[in-house]
Amino acid sequence: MGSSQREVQQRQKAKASRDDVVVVGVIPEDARLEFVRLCCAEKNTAKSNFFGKEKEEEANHTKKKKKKKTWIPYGTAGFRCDETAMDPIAFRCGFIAACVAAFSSKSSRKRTRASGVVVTASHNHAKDNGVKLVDGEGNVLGERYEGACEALCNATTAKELHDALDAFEEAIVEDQGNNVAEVKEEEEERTTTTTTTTNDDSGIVVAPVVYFGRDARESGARLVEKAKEGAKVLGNNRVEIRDRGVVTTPMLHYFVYAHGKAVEEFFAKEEGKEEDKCVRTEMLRKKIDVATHEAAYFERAAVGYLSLIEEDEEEKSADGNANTTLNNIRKNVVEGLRSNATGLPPLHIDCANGVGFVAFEKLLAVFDAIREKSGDKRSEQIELVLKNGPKDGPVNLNCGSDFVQKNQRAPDTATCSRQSFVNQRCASVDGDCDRLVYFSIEEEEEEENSSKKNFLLCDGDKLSILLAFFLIEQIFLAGLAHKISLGIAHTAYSNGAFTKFCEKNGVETVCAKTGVKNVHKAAEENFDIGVYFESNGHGTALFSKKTVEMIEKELVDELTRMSLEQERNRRNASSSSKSLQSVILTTKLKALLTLKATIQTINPAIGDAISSVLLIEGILRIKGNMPFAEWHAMYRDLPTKQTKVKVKDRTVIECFDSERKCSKPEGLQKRIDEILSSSVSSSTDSSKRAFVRPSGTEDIVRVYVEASDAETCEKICTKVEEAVVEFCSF
Ligand code: NG1
Ligand code: ZN
Repeated sequence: MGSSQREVQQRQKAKASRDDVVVVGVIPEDARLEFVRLCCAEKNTAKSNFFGKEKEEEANHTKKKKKKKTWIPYGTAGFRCDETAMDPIAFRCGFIAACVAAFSSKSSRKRTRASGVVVTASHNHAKDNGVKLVDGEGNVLGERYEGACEALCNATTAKELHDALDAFEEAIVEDQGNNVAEVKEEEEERTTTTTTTTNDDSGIVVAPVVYFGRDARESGARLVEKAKEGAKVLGNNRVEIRDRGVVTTPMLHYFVYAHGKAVEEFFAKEEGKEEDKCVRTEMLRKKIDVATHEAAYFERAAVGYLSLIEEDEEEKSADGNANTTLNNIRKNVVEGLRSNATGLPPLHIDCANGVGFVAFEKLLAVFDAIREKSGDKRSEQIELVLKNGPKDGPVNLNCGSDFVQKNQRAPDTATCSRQSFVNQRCASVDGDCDRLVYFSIEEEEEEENSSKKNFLLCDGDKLSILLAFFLIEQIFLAGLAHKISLGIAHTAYSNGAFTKFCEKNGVETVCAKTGVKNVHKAAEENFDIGVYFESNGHGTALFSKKTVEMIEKELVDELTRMSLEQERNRRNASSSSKSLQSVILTTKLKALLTLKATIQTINPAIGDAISSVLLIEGILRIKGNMPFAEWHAMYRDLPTKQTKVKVKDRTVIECFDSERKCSKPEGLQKRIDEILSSSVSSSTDSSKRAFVRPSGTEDIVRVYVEASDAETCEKICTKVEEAVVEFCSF
């Protein structure tokens, strides 16, 4: 008997003797053993690289069994570290994703079987890389997997690996809900037939798929190969691999989402139900291919944008017949919402020397194609000047949304100087194109002829405000305000002026822990339409299924009513009361169409800088070409300061109250409170706020301070930094 077989037996015995529910065999034993074998083999070769000298030395010196310095946590958005240490993690994540695709399906067998792996370190340094995992719905992989994933990626022995796999299986079973038996039955069918795919109830073959993608980092290609190797361990008969090459993170999320939608729709509509199962299988395959093609992603967003800025020709011609009262109504209600869509200056987009550049180029090609094919002039109504592509320098170096937002300054790279952004309308995305901020920098001549640069930022908070106010208006005009709840989810990093502004304007807000997965959840749980952006520009608007259905139904009803109304108006064109009714109907219809277009422009899976650009550009145009300064002036941000402090072990800090306070190390919060109320700052300044939290993506502690003036911010920040060093240095 081989040692691994012995291990399995021991493991199963140990499990069987436990009182709790035993989860055995979600992952087929052959794949499990092969996975563990390969992980151990890798440990003995390349692993010196993985755990590094530091860990070996530490292990020699301290025999204590505690987390080693190079333990790589499942951070705010998956794993992230120096790219040279990522190979084993990529391999293991590939296996994890394959198991999620193959086994985590929680409802019927007709459901999607897909998952995703994105190799990216987002806004972080070029020498870093990481893995973000995508679940079957196209969302960030659920929290229930995090502990097991972390243990799996850091396990060093066969036993640790098996234990972590057990925990992982338990998370899968939780996801499967009550369908364990069904999934097991399917697994049996799959392994007893020679087909490479899975049979569902109606005999249609649905292959579980893992989609792979990477940002433009050099190490990405190598790490995707590693992740694919990991997925292949599950076996070609259990999972199919689709490598989408260099894509943005939100694109990869979209592919997984679209895969699921295609499968769902295929069965819901009983497509090709007259055909035999081979033909239907081929039909389903084709449907998935089309839905998950890159072109589908770009076309959806581009067409959404064009519908958003659509001008109503009929409305223009109707104007001539309308009386003064009607004209006033139109002026106040309709024209305020829709205007001639031309007139905004081009938007200069800093693409962080990353994949966003490539993706925006593809989007522009789609607009060009639409224009060429249909002569649709609306596609001229977006003008993007792309800057800082992957060939222009290391990703995120002196550019990108994180640089712009945290340093409050324009990008400055070898190919695009700060000067090239002066007096332009500007935006910046991050290294994997899921964050977006807008900014402007004006050059003012000063008396002595030197130039002073004026930097203005519209960060995630201001994106939230613009989007939320726009949607509130549309819901109101659509007559749905009483049926749909809308609010904003944000994090502790949101500016105090933002929360005040929301409160003043009656917009409900909810604060969540840092990280898109947390804010997303808060938006989803609290509102029918949940707008959320982290201050760094990562976010979107989530429409609940019920809300989307309601909007669609109202639209159909409204169109029916409209055509009946038009018919009546034709019969009696002189009746002013009927014309008034007609205009109100038009307003409602327009609002419903606008909401529908908004839903189409948004990436339904995750916050996406490309769809956010289209949405914001659309809204600014609809708002009569709203100038950047006007948007920026909706409220005035309090001065803030954000810094990073390096400590020995950042995990000694534990937080609560959505990370606005810390409970550990003991005494630190008290010290922060004292600093805030001490003579460092004016005691009458009620806006003072400071908090610290361990970063989930970097080995540092983040310090955040805001106050009514920049000088106070600086002072408080220095004191809080000192406190962090003092309390975390033992
Ligand atoms: P950490 O490193 O945990 O602060 C950062 C961002 C998050 C989120 C993640 C994921 C800040 C202060 N934090 O997390 O908002 O975007 O990265 O990339 O910007
Ligand atoms: Zn990112």
